[in-house]
Order: sequence, then structure tokens, then C-alpha cells
Amino acid sequence: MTDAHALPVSYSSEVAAAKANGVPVVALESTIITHGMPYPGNLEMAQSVEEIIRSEGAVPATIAVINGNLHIGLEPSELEALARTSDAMKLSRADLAFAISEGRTGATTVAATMIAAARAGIHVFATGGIGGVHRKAEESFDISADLEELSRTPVIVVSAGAKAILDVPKTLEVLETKGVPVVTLGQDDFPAFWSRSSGFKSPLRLDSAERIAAFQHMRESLGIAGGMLIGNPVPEKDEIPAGEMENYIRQALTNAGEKGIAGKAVTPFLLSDIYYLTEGRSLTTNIALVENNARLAAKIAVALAA
Ligand code: PSU
Ligand code: MN
Repeated sequence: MTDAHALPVSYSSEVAAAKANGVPVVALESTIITHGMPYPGNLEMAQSVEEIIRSEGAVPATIAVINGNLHIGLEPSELEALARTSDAMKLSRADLAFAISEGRTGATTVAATMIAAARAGIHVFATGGIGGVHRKAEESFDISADLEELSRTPVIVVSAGAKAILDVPKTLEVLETKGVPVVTLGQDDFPAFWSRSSGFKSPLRLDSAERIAAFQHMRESLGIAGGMLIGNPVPEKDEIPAGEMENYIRQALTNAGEKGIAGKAVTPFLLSDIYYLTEGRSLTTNIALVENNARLAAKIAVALAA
């Protein structure tokens, strides 16, 4: 065994102050910025989401690796530079440490953001959609590392559900197998990202941030480790109904198959193809739902701290 090496980690000034003063912090991922949306919409989204978290009485910590440093919270200039970067790595559990040991720049997925958040003592994290079991996973074996991470790392992940580019029932099945609670806010159906309903029932339902915090406290009292997934339906005025999305999704999946897209390139390819197919409308919905998730995540962080 070699000696343990110190982790090069930098806290933003805002996050350092929040930690010192016991102000609740909400983690944010960065893959959504570098691989999920085009510039400048990605930067506008990232800034507005941070602002929403502040307006709810919490502090945002956008997480990324910049030149081998693990950043817990980005200064405004760092956030802007990341949003303009075109060659950042997409980092999950497998390669987060690699980017740090090799001095690289990379954006964190849900899995990698959870690892960094937990290490920094942050309990709540807002994103858009999680990775999951892809359609035809029985052939491709493509199941996101996000699911395994949810089972082991104690962070509450607030999402707008799972994109219909995934196989939603298989994704819910794997989460159940791994003992990950899936809670939908305010409705019985699990949401499908751009659409409020996936057509599949959510395993659990709660109607407020306070009840979600109470549930998490009870899990801790029982000594149950691991994360929790919250499904927060996109606001009605911003949704694209599931029937309409299905056509675009099928087309994007066909295009990915013809181009032989595989591995970690699959999700970014589908997201950008759907952006073109919907003539940018998917992006407007995507931004609205991340903002909605940031607001709920901040409320949960405040309720957990109360
Ligand atoms: N789903 C989305 N938007 C995203 C992602 C997923 O709707 O930006 C990103 C997230 O960072 C997620 C990652 O953790 O893709 C999952 O990638 P993979 O399927 O390769 O694990
Ligand atoms: Mn994958």
C-alpha cells in the first residue's frame, strides 16, 4: 500500500462561510452544464439555479474538478469558464479520482457529485434527471452508475424523475432491488423529466419538504445508510406531454443506434439530439425543471437543519 495522498479540495468562499456558520448547503452537479445543455443556456441555468437556492435561505455548491482540484462550490468566474469549456471529462465513480490524480478538468455526474457532496458533509443535491437503466439494457448492459451510488451514498437527490430515454419501470425496479427510496412530491405517478407523468406509479409519495426531511431523519434513526431519490414533477406550464416526447425520443434512439454511440457518450448524445429535434424547446423545459428542483432541494436542506 502506498501512503494516502491528501485530496486537493477547494471550497468556494460562500460554501466555506456557510459551513462555518451552519447554513444549509445544496450540492449541484456540473455534467448538466458541460454535457447536458449548450452554451450560453447552460450558464444561464447554472446561475439562476444558484440564485434560487440563495433566495430559499441555503447556499449552492456546484461541484466540479478543475485542473485536478475538487471544487465544492465555484466562484462566479469559475462557473462561467466551466460553462464555456468544450473538452471537460464526464466524471462518475469510476473516474472521479483519475481526473484529480491526473490534474484534469471534468464535470461531475449524479454519482460523482454524490460522492463529493457526502465527503463535504452536504446532504441534499439538486439535478435535472438521473441516469438509469437504458432501453434495451438487456442487449447493451447500459445501466448508469448513478443507481448504485444512490444505494450507498447518503445524499438526497432531487430530480424531475427519469427521462423517457431510459426504461422507467426497469429503473424503478433496480432502485427497489437496491433499497433506494423513491419519493414523488405531490402526486402518485413518478415524473418523466420533460413530462409530469411517466405513466408509472411512484413507490412512495410525500407532499412537502418537511415530510421528506422527517422521513430522512427516521431512516437515520434506523441506521439505514444510502441515498434517496426525489421525483419533483416539472411545473405544468413548462411540460412537454409524454405522447409528444415519445416521437422525438424514438428518433434520437434510432440516430444513436445508426451512429454506434455507446458507453458514457449515450446520454449526452440523446440529450443534444432531442434538443435539435424539438428545436430547442426541450432546453426551455430542462431549465425550468432544474430551477424547480433547486427550490425544493433548498427547502429540504432548510427543513433537515431545523
Ligand atoms: N439525465 C439528464 N440530464 C443529464 C444527465 C442525465 O436528464 O445531464 C447526466 C447526469 O449527470 C447523470 C449522467 O448523472 O448524465 C448519467 O450518465 P450515464 O447514463 O452515462 O451514467
Ligand atoms: Mn451509461
